[in-house]
Amino acid sequence: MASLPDHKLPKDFLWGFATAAFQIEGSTDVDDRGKSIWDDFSRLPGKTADGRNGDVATDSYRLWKEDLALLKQYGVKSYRFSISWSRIIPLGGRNDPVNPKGIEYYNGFINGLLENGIIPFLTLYHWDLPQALHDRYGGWLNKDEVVKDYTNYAKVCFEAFGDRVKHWLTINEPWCVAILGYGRGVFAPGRSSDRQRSPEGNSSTEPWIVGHHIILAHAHAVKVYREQFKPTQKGQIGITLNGDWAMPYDDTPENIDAAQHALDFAIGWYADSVHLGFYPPYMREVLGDRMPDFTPEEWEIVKGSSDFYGMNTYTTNLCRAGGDDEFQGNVDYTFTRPDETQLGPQAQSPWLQDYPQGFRALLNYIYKRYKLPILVTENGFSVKGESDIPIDEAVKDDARVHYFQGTTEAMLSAIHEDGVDVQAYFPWSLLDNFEWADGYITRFGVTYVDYETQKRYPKDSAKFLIEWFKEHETIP
Ligand code: NCW
Repeated sequence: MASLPDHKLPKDFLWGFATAAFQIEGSTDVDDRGKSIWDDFSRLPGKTADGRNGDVATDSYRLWKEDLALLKQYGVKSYRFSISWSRIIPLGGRNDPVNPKGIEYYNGFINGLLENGIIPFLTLYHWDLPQALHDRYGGWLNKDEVVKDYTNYAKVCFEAFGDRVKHWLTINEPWCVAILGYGRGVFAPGRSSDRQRSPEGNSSTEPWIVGHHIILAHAHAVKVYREQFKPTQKGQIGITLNGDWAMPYDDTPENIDAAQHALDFAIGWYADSVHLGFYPPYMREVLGDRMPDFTPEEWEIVKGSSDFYGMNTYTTNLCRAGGDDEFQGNVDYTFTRPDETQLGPQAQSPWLQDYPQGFRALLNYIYKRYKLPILVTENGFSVKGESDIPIDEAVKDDARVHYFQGTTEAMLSAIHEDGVDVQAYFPWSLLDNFEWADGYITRFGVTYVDYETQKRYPKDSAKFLIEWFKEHETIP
């Protein structure tokens, strides 16, 4: 993609790297932390690709000062990280005690960021539900309980940290929680209709119920923030959604429709509801009564419950009608074009190829449809085979540099040539880390982590991004 030397980033543009608590912290039994659903799940045989779990991860709970030094060295403006619910409330519930050690830990970290001039960007929920809530009442499946407990947890965090934290994300990627956790059963809590995978679960109903409850929990937390905290704390709050661009496989009308249907299931499910106040009609067409609905009073709370569009995006899918994968709206995904060429370079993650034009198209689609400022809260690339080569080769991560060259220029084009209001960009991730069901094999970091020594090594992609943001910064 051609570079645009004259184009700068808008004033006050935020950038920094992103992580999530369970993927980096380790120290799962330290300072009275309660268990999360990922603790035991990741310890079960066969649940992660390399049989390893999150007990140590990048050891960031202990090494947080090192991570902070890295962020400072990288010159970021902001850092996106998540809080572990079960460190704050070990048993999770509204009547369970708050853990002062959890509060103290994140206070120290937040203060450390601020002392170094780094703006905290805080995610409340990045997939690590307290295990006690799952055991007590079925976790995300139990609407009345989980909405109240999540809202209470959010409130505890606003009270504890909101004097200093002005950027809040309620939930990270609810699609993944619902579909991967309760549909395909590959993420905690691993429920699925596939009895080889899960002793219980119903993939035809549970994902849609869980998604519905997550939206409501998010919306209630936002309502509390806006009514009780925002007037004095003056922060912004919203949800962040995963979603990749969907391109018709060819220009037949059925495949043009298929691409829109894919977007309805992957993005519209959460984005139409939260930002526009309805569920995509195509979802109801496919799912019928299995798709829950909100009462008019609930829709009042849900509609408009995000101050911005939080976007996590990685790739583009070519979409063909006629599939039978209900989680994808009965649309087939492929990266192979009709002429047999690939969309772009393949990542380690099977679902990811490097195609920056799709990123620009998605930014345009989202801005036109939802008319909100866009914060790109995740974007990144897992280099194929990066765990199989020596460190000195892995840090020369040309494929990741290529990916970020493409996406940063695509973003700049979307801002300047297409008029899209993008206000933040957080590459995923600061560090290689525990990549959920992929264990530690798949690496997304701009910093290489040697898991034997926990030593961190900046990769070329970190250097590229640091330079790029320096070059494109608007002088205040
Ligand atoms: S797995 C995933 N990710 C990665 C993860 O590290 C991060 O925590 C997430 O926010 C990188 O960004 C997100 N996303 C799932 C993408 C869809 C995968 C579809 C798999 C089908 C079985």
